[in-house]
Amino acid sequence: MKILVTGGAGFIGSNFVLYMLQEHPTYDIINVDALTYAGNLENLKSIESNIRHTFIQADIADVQQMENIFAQGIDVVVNFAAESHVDRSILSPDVFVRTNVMGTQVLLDAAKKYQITKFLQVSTDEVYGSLGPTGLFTEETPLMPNSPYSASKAGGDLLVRAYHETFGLPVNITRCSNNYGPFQFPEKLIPLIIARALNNEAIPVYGDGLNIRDWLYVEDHCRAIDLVMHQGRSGEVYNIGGNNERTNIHIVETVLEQLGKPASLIQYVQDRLGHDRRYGIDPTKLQTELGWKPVHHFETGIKETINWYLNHQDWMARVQSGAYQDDVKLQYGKQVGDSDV
Ligand code: NAD
Ligand code: TDX
Repeated sequence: MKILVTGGAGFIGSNFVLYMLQEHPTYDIINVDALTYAGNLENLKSIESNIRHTFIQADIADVQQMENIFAQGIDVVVNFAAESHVDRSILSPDVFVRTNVMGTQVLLDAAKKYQITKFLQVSTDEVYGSLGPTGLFTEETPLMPNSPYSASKAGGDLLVRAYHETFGLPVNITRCSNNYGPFQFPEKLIPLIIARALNNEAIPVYGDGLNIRDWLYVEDHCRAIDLVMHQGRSGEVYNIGGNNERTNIHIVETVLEQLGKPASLIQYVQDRLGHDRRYGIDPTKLQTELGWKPVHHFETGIKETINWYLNHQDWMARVQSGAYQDDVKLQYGKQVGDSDV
């Protein structure tokens, strides 16, 4: 089986590539990533010489590049490639539409032309919008995205659905809650807290800090995608989440406490525009149909994650200094604009 993983140098994509190579000793992975500021080849160092993994720097919105890759023969596509940070989408929505909507459409066209056996779209619970104090997102919850990021993800999802309905393309869409774990870019809440706290810098908490996110360890997300890829019923959406809702302030206090840093580092700042109040996933369909359940509990998962960052301060330092992109310049001669970082 030859799997095309897009966005496999990012946070979840790189964890997925490592997971799949270990879990499926006969599979080959073609890993396609544009290496934006969020793509980091250092996440893939441990598989540098693994002949079952091929890395190609390419843009999913580039028709010719995708054509060349699909022509090599691909069985399954798992599309992680995306602009993924809500705050950036508020500043520059255009690149989100280009990658998350147009890039998805380019992949779908190639998948249709080359008759792949499954197209799995990695989406997010944010497409459902914001929850009130009660209730959970099910697969039937109407899409009501509130940020340019979530709107662009919803646009991609709708195209995936349409290619299934119109052309019979075998697809699945997964919608997962917030992930945490190794290799997450430190613009996202948990690695941001760790990075700033280690430097004794203030931790910005948006608004009143009482917004709620439903946290899942990244490996549990990867295991769910593996299951859906193999056993998901074509055309179906599967929500992924571990029933682990926490307020942001709880997350900040937990991480600071475990790092032995004072709560005085917490600094309440202006709220994010359009800030969704609460996300909560109902994972019943995935559990009952495919037998998935999370292995990692938050209490241990967050400790392991903090330890990972403490043990990989070189990784963090190279991300923060921008040095992680030097590999790209060396290997691909591509100019990665400093303004991207
Ligand atoms: P990330 O930003 O860490 O990684 C995204 C990767 O996509 C990067 O390596 C980047 O270089 C690549 N990329 C961006 N534009 C590209 C393009 N045009 N062509 C090819 N590659 C491109 O994101 P992540 O957190 O790993 O998220 C991966 C996917 O999972 C996204 O689709 C995101 O919407 C979804 N998701 C993320 C979370 C989360 O908590 N992080 C939760 C649910 C769903
Ligand atoms: O400095 C911060 N202070 C703060 O209070 C940052 C970066 C975030 N926050 C808040 C905003 C959110 O309520 O913390 C919460 C989590 O923020 P992010 O890490 O930016 O994640 P979120 O906006 O919830 O989106 C994430 O989960 C769903 C991913 O970035 C998305 O790609 C995914 O789809």
